[in-house]
Amino acid sequence: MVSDIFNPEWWTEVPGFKFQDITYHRAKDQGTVRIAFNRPEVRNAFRPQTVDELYTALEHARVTPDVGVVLITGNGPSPKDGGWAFCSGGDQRIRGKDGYKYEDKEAVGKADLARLGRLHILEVQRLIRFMPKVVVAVVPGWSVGGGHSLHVVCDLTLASQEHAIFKQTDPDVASFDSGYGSAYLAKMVGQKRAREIFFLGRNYSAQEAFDMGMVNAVIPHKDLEKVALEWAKEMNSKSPTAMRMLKYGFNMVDDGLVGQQLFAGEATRLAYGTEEAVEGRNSFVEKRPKDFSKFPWHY
Ligand code: S0N
Repeated sequence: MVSDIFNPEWWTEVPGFKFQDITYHRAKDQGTVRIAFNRPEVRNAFRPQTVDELYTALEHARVTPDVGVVLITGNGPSPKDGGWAFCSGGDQRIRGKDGYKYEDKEAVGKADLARLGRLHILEVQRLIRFMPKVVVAVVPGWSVGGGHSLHVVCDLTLASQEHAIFKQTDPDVASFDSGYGSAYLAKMVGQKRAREIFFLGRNYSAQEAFDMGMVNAVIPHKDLEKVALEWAKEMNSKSPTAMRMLKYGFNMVDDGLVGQQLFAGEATRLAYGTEEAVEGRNSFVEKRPKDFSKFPWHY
Protein backbone atom coordinates (compact mmCIF):
# COMPACT_ATOMS: atom_id res chain seq x y z
CA MET A 1 0.00 0.00 0.00
CA VAL A 2 2.41 2.70 -1.16
CA SER A 3 0.95 6.18 -1.56
CA ASP A 4 1.94 9.85 -1.37
CA ILE A 5 1.15 9.75 2.34
CA PHE A 6 2.30 6.24 3.26
CA ASN A 7 5.81 4.90 2.85
CA PRO A 8 5.68 1.24 4.00
CA GLU A 9 9.41 1.28 4.74
CA TRP A 10 8.76 3.56 7.72
CA TRP A 11 6.06 1.42 9.32
CA THR A 12 5.32 -2.05 10.70
CA GLU A 13 1.79 -3.39 10.88
CA VAL A 14 0.72 -3.80 14.50
CA PRO A 15 0.24 -7.58 14.95
CA GLY A 16 -2.80 -9.30 16.43
CA PHE A 17 -5.62 -7.53 14.61
CA LYS A 18 -7.72 -8.33 11.54
CA PHE A 19 -9.04 -4.93 10.55
CA GLN A 20 -11.07 -4.36 7.41
CA ASP A 21 -12.05 -0.68 7.54
CA ILE A 22 -8.86 0.76 9.06
CA THR A 23 -5.13 0.10 8.94
CA TYR A 24 -2.96 0.17 12.07
CA HIS A 25 0.81 0.62 11.94
CA ARG A 26 3.64 1.52 14.26
CA ALA A 27 6.57 3.70 13.19
CA LYS A 28 9.80 1.68 13.02
CA ASP A 29 11.95 4.23 14.85
CA GLN A 30 9.69 5.79 17.49
CA GLY A 31 6.69 5.35 19.81
CA THR A 32 4.18 6.60 17.26
CA VAL A 33 1.27 4.69 15.78
CA ARG A 34 -0.73 5.46 12.64
CA ILE A 35 -4.43 4.60 12.49
CA ALA A 36 -5.95 5.23 9.07
CA PHE A 37 -9.50 5.06 7.75
CA ASN A 38 -9.34 2.66 4.83
CA ARG A 39 -12.52 3.27 2.82
CA PRO A 40 -11.19 5.77 0.26
CA GLU A 41 -13.92 4.86 -2.26
CA VAL A 42 -16.47 6.60 0.05
CA ARG A 43 -14.13 9.42 1.16
CA ASN A 44 -13.33 7.34 4.28
CA ALA A 45 -16.88 7.51 5.66
CA PHE A 46 -17.27 5.40 8.79
CA ARG A 47 -19.84 2.65 9.26
CA PRO A 48 -20.42 0.99 12.68
CA GLN A 49 -17.71 -1.60 11.94
CA THR A 50 -15.23 1.19 11.16
CA VAL A 51 -15.98 2.84 14.48
CA ASP A 52 -15.56 -0.45 16.37
CA GLU A 53 -12.18 -1.02 14.71
CA LEU A 54 -11.07 2.57 15.33
CA TYR A 55 -11.99 2.24 19.00
CA THR A 56 -10.11 -1.06 19.30
CA ALA A 57 -6.92 0.38 17.76
CA LEU A 58 -7.10 3.55 19.86
CA GLU A 59 -7.62 1.53 23.04
CA HIS A 60 -4.61 -0.64 22.12
CA ALA A 61 -2.54 2.53 21.62
CA ARG A 62 -3.80 3.91 24.93
CA VAL A 63 -2.60 0.90 26.91
CA THR A 64 0.73 0.45 25.08
CA PRO A 65 3.26 2.02 27.45
CA ASP A 66 5.91 2.93 24.88
CA VAL A 67 3.48 4.72 22.57
CA GLY A 68 3.18 8.46 23.16
CA VAL A 69 1.68 9.77 19.93
CA VAL A 70 -1.22 8.56 17.80
CA LEU A 71 -1.65 9.79 14.23
CA ILE A 72 -5.18 9.45 12.82
CA THR A 73 -5.40 9.82 9.07
CA GLY A 74 -7.18 8.55 5.95
CA ASN A 75 -5.74 6.25 3.32
CA GLY A 76 -6.05 7.22 -0.31
CA PRO A 77 -6.35 8.17 -3.00
CA SER A 78 -9.78 6.85 -4.02
CA PRO A 79 -9.45 4.12 -6.64
CA LYS A 80 -12.55 5.61 -8.32
CA ASP A 81 -11.44 9.18 -8.95
CA GLY A 82 -8.13 9.81 -7.18
CA GLY A 83 -9.75 11.99 -4.46
CA TRP A 84 -8.20 12.30 -0.99
CA ALA A 85 -10.02 12.21 2.34
CA PHE A 86 -9.38 12.21 6.06
CA CYS A 87 -12.98 11.21 6.80
CA SER A 88 -16.39 12.21 5.46
CA GLY A 89 -18.28 11.30 8.65
CA GLY A 90 -20.97 8.72 9.13
CA ASP A 91 -21.73 6.49 6.14
CA GLN A 92 -25.05 7.95 5.10
CA ARG A 93 -26.19 4.73 3.45
CA ILE A 94 -26.09 3.01 6.85
CA ARG A 95 -27.30 5.35 9.52
CA GLY A 96 -29.17 4.86 12.74
CA LYS A 97 -29.82 1.22 11.92
CA ASP A 98 -26.68 -0.34 13.38
CA GLY A 99 -25.33 -1.58 10.11
CA TYR A 100 -28.64 -2.36 8.42
CA LYS A 101 -29.25 -0.58 5.14
CA TYR A 102 -31.50 2.42 5.61
CA GLU A 103 -33.97 1.15 3.02
CA ASP A 104 -34.00 -2.42 4.39
CA LYS A 105 -37.25 -2.19 6.40
CA GLU A 106 -37.21 -5.97 7.02
CA ALA A 107 -33.89 -5.78 8.82
CA VAL A 108 -35.03 -3.20 11.35
CA GLY A 109 -37.09 -5.69 13.33
CA LYS A 110 -34.12 -8.03 13.52
CA ALA A 111 -31.60 -5.48 14.78
CA ASP A 112 -30.02 -5.85 18.19
CA LEU A 113 -32.13 -3.33 20.12
CA ALA A 114 -29.34 -2.69 22.60
CA ARG A 115 -27.15 -1.35 19.80
CA LEU A 116 -29.78 0.25 17.56
CA GLY A 117 -28.89 3.78 16.56
CA ARG A 118 -25.88 3.77 18.84
CA LEU A 119 -23.71 6.84 18.12
CA HIS A 120 -20.53 5.15 19.25
CA ILE A 121 -18.36 7.59 17.28
CA LEU A 122 -18.91 9.74 20.37
CA GLU A 123 -17.18 7.04 22.43
CA VAL A 124 -14.23 7.36 20.04
CA GLN A 125 -14.25 11.13 20.54
CA ARG A 126 -14.11 10.64 24.32
CA LEU A 127 -11.28 8.12 24.02
CA ILE A 128 -9.25 10.57 21.92
CA ARG A 129 -10.00 13.36 24.36
CA PHE A 130 -9.33 11.40 27.54
CA MET A 131 -6.35 9.24 26.55
CA PRO A 132 -3.11 10.43 28.18
CA LYS A 133 -1.27 10.54 24.85
CA VAL A 134 -1.08 13.11 22.06
CA VAL A 135 -3.53 12.42 19.22
CA VAL A 136 -2.84 14.16 15.92
CA ALA A 137 -5.29 14.42 12.99
CA VAL A 138 -3.27 14.18 9.79
CA VAL A 139 -5.68 15.47 7.15
CA PRO A 140 -4.78 14.53 3.55
CA GLY A 141 -8.14 15.54 2.00
CA TRP A 142 -11.80 16.01 2.92
CA SER A 143 -12.58 16.43 6.62
CA VAL A 144 -16.36 16.54 6.68
CA GLY A 145 -19.31 16.08 9.07
CA GLY A 146 -18.39 13.60 11.80
CA GLY A 147 -14.91 13.54 10.20
CA HIS A 148 -14.63 17.26 10.85
CA SER A 149 -15.60 16.72 14.48
CA LEU A 150 -12.90 14.07 14.82
CA HIS A 151 -10.20 16.49 13.71
CA VAL A 152 -11.60 19.07 16.17
CA VAL A 153 -11.34 16.69 19.12
CA CYS A 154 -7.76 15.64 18.27
CA ASP A 155 -4.98 17.50 20.11
CA LEU A 156 -3.35 18.80 16.93
CA THR A 157 -4.23 18.95 13.22
CA LEU A 158 -1.79 18.85 10.30
CA ALA A 159 -3.30 19.48 6.87
CA SER A 160 -2.36 18.86 3.24
CA GLN A 161 -1.82 22.20 1.50
CA GLU A 162 -3.21 21.01 -1.83
CA HIS A 163 -5.98 18.58 -0.88
CA ALA A 164 -7.31 19.21 2.65
CA ILE A 165 -10.81 20.70 2.70
CA PHE A 166 -12.74 21.29 5.91
CA LYS A 167 -16.54 21.26 5.77
CA GLN A 168 -19.41 20.76 8.19
CA THR A 169 -22.44 19.16 6.52
CA ASP A 170 -24.24 18.03 9.68
CA PRO A 171 -27.39 20.18 9.20
CA ASP A 172 -27.53 19.15 5.51
CA VAL A 173 -28.09 15.53 6.53
CA ALA A 174 -30.06 16.25 9.72
CA SER A 175 -27.31 15.34 12.16
CA PHE A 176 -25.84 17.58 14.81
CA ASP A 177 -22.73 17.23 16.91
CA SER A 178 -23.63 19.67 19.64
CA GLY A 179 -20.70 18.57 21.80
CA TYR A 180 -17.00 18.79 21.00
CA GLY A 181 -17.67 19.07 17.24
CA SER A 182 -19.37 22.45 17.63
CA ALA A 183 -18.98 23.87 21.15
CA TYR A 184 -15.29 22.99 21.41
CA LEU A 185 -14.75 24.17 17.84
CA ALA A 186 -16.12 27.56 18.94
CA LYS A 187 -13.43 27.71 21.62
CA MET A 188 -10.89 27.23 18.84
CA VAL A 189 -12.13 29.52 16.08
CA GLY A 190 -14.54 31.79 17.97
CA GLN A 191 -18.33 31.72 18.20
CA LYS A 192 -19.14 33.57 14.97
CA ARG A 193 -16.79 31.43 12.86
CA ALA A 194 -17.99 28.15 14.41
CA ARG A 195 -21.61 29.08 13.75
CA GLU A 196 -20.73 30.00 10.17
CA ILE A 197 -18.98 26.65 9.67
CA PHE A 198 -22.08 24.75 10.82
CA PHE A 199 -24.87 27.03 9.60
CA LEU A 200 -23.51 27.52 6.06
CA GLY A 201 -21.51 24.33 5.52
CA ARG A 202 -18.97 25.89 3.18
CA ASN A 203 -15.60 24.50 2.10
CA TYR A 204 -12.47 25.84 3.84
CA SER A 205 -8.96 25.25 2.54
CA ALA A 206 -6.08 24.17 4.77
CA GLN A 207 -4.79 27.75 4.78
CA GLU A 208 -8.21 29.17 5.76
CA ALA A 209 -8.51 26.57 8.53
CA PHE A 210 -5.01 27.50 9.71
CA ASP A 211 -5.89 31.21 9.71
CA MET A 212 -8.97 30.43 11.83
CA GLY A 213 -6.89 28.54 14.39
CA MET A 214 -8.19 24.99 13.85
CA VAL A 215 -5.10 23.70 12.02
CA ASN A 216 -1.54 23.72 13.39
CA ALA A 217 0.37 23.52 10.11
CA VAL A 218 -0.27 23.51 6.37
CA ILE A 219 2.09 21.05 4.72
CA PRO A 220 2.80 20.18 1.07
CA HIS A 221 0.91 16.96 0.37
CA LYS A 222 4.02 14.94 -0.49
CA ASP A 223 5.62 15.90 2.86
CA LEU A 224 2.59 15.30 5.08
CA GLU A 225 3.64 11.89 6.40
CA LYS A 226 7.28 12.92 6.91
CA VAL A 227 6.36 16.10 8.79
CA ALA A 228 3.76 14.27 10.89
CA LEU A 229 6.45 11.79 11.91
CA GLU A 230 8.86 14.64 12.71
CA TRP A 231 6.29 16.35 14.95
CA ALA A 232 5.50 13.01 16.59
CA LYS A 233 9.17 12.19 17.20
CA GLU A 234 9.73 15.56 18.84
CA MET A 235 6.70 15.09 21.12
CA ASN A 236 7.72 11.52 21.94
CA SER A 237 11.05 12.81 23.26
CA LYS A 238 9.34 14.84 26.01
CA SER A 239 8.53 13.80 29.56
CA PRO A 240 5.46 11.50 29.39
CA THR A 241 4.23 12.72 32.78
CA ALA A 242 4.55 16.38 31.82
CA MET A 243 2.78 15.75 28.51
CA ARG A 244 -0.22 14.02 30.05
CA MET A 245 -0.52 16.53 32.90
CA LEU A 246 -0.51 19.26 30.24
CA LYS A 247 -3.14 17.51 28.08
CA TYR A 248 -5.43 17.06 31.10
CA GLY A 249 -4.71 20.64 32.19
CA PHE A 250 -5.71 21.95 28.75
CA ASN A 251 -8.85 19.79 28.80
CA MET A 252 -9.96 20.46 32.35
CA VAL A 253 -11.45 23.90 31.87
CA ASP A 254 -13.85 22.56 29.22
CA ASP A 255 -14.52 19.08 30.58
CA GLY A 256 -16.19 19.86 33.91
CA LEU A 257 -15.91 17.32 36.70
CA VAL A 258 -14.77 14.58 34.31
CA GLY A 259 -11.84 16.80 33.34
CA GLN A 260 -11.09 17.43 36.99
CA GLN A 261 -11.37 13.70 37.72
CA LEU A 262 -8.80 12.83 35.03
CA PHE A 263 -6.38 15.53 36.17
CA ALA A 264 -6.86 14.53 39.82
CA GLY A 265 -6.33 10.86 38.93
CA GLU A 266 -2.97 11.66 37.40
CA ALA A 267 -2.07 13.82 40.45
CA THR A 268 -3.00 10.91 42.73
CA ARG A 269 -0.86 8.56 40.67
CA LEU A 270 2.08 10.93 41.13
CA ALA A 271 1.41 11.34 44.85
CA TYR A 272 1.35 7.55 45.32
CA GLY A 273 5.01 7.57 44.32
CA THR A 274 6.00 9.72 47.34
CA GLU A 275 7.30 8.53 50.72
CA GLU A 276 4.39 10.32 52.31
CA ALA A 277 1.89 8.11 50.47
CA VAL A 278 3.94 5.01 51.28
CA GLU A 279 3.71 5.93 54.97
CA GLY A 280 -0.08 6.25 54.67
CA ARG A 281 -0.39 2.83 53.05
CA ASN A 282 2.17 1.07 55.29
CA SER A 283 0.75 2.36 58.56
CA PHE A 284 -2.60 0.78 57.64
CA VAL A 285 -1.12 -2.51 56.39
CA GLU A 286 1.22 -2.76 59.43
CA LYS A 287 -1.65 -1.92 61.83
CA ARG A 288 0.30 0.92 63.50
CA PRO A 289 -0.41 4.62 64.06
CA LYS A 290 0.35 6.79 61.04
CA ASP A 291 3.30 9.21 61.35
CA PHE A 292 3.35 12.05 58.84
CA SER A 293 5.47 14.27 61.15
CA LYS A 294 8.55 14.30 58.91
CA PHE A 295 6.61 15.55 55.89
CA PRO A 296 6.45 19.36 55.61
CA TRP A 297 3.35 21.43 54.86
CA HIS A 298 4.89 23.02 51.76
CA TYR A 299 4.35 26.73 51.18
C1 S0N B 1 -17.15 14.52 1.33
C2 S0N B 1 -17.76 15.19 0.13
C3 S0N B 1 -17.85 16.71 0.32
C4 S0N B 1 -16.82 14.88 -1.09
O1 S0N B 1 -17.39 15.37 -2.29
P1 S0N B 1 -16.77 14.86 -3.69
O2 S0N B 1 -15.29 15.00 -3.69
O3 S0N B 1 -17.54 15.58 -4.76
O4 S0N B 1 -17.05 13.29 -3.77
P2 S0N B 1 -18.44 12.51 -3.91
O5 S0N B 1 -18.64 12.15 -5.34
O6 S0N B 1 -19.54 13.22 -3.24
O7 S0N B 1 -18.12 11.20 -3.06
C5 S0N B 1 -17.37 10.13 -3.59
C6 S0N B 1 -18.09 8.84 -3.23
O8 S0N B 1 -18.09 8.73 -1.80
C7 S0N B 1 -19.42 8.60 -1.33
N1 S0N B 1 -19.50 9.25 -0.02
C8 S0N B 1 -18.90 10.38 0.37
N2 S0N B 1 -19.21 10.67 1.63
C9 S0N B 1 -20.02 9.70 2.07
C10 S0N B 1 -20.67 9.43 3.30
N3 S0N B 1 -20.53 10.23 4.38
N4 S0N B 1 -21.45 8.34 3.38
C11 S0N B 1 -21.59 7.50 2.34
N5 S0N B 1 -20.99 7.69 1.15
C12 S0N B 1 -20.21 8.78 1.01
C13 S0N B 1 -20.26 9.30 -2.38
O9 S0N B 1 -21.59 8.89 -2.30
C14 S0N B 1 -19.56 8.86 -3.63
O10 S0N B 1 -19.94 7.52 -3.92
P3 S0N B 1 -20.29 7.07 -5.43
O11 S0N B 1 -18.97 7.20 -6.17
O12 S0N B 1 -20.74 5.66 -5.28
O13 S0N B 1 -21.34 8.02 -5.91
C15 S0N B 1 -19.17 14.64 -0.20
O14 S0N B 1 -19.05 13.30 -0.60
C16 S0N B 1 -20.11 14.72 0.95
O15 S0N B 1 -20.68 15.77 1.20
N6 S0N B 1 -20.30 13.60 1.66
C17 S0N B 1 -21.27 13.48 2.72
C18 S0N B 1 -20.75 14.14 3.99
C19 S0N B 1 -21.74 13.99 5.14
O16 S0N B 1 -22.80 14.58 5.08
N7 S0N B 1 -21.41 13.21 6.16
C20 S0N B 1 -22.26 12.93 7.29
C21 S0N B 1 -22.29 14.06 8.31
N8 S0N B 1 -22.83 13.62 9.58
C22 S0N B 1 -22.10 12.85 10.38
O17 S0N B 1 -21.01 12.43 10.11
C23 S0N B 1 -22.72 12.54 11.73
C24 S0N B 1 -22.38 11.16 12.22
C25 S0N B 1 -23.34 10.11 11.69
O18 S0N B 1 -23.95 10.32 10.69
C26 S0N B 1 -23.42 8.79 12.37
C27 S0N B 1 -22.26 8.11 12.55
C28 S0N B 1 -22.25 6.87 13.14
C29 S0N B 1 -23.45 6.31 13.57
C30 S0N B 1 -24.65 6.98 13.39
C31 S0N B 1 -24.64 8.25 12.81
C32 S0N B 1 -25.97 8.92 12.71
O19 S0N B 1 -26.00 10.13 12.60
O20 S0N B 1 -26.99 8.28 12.78
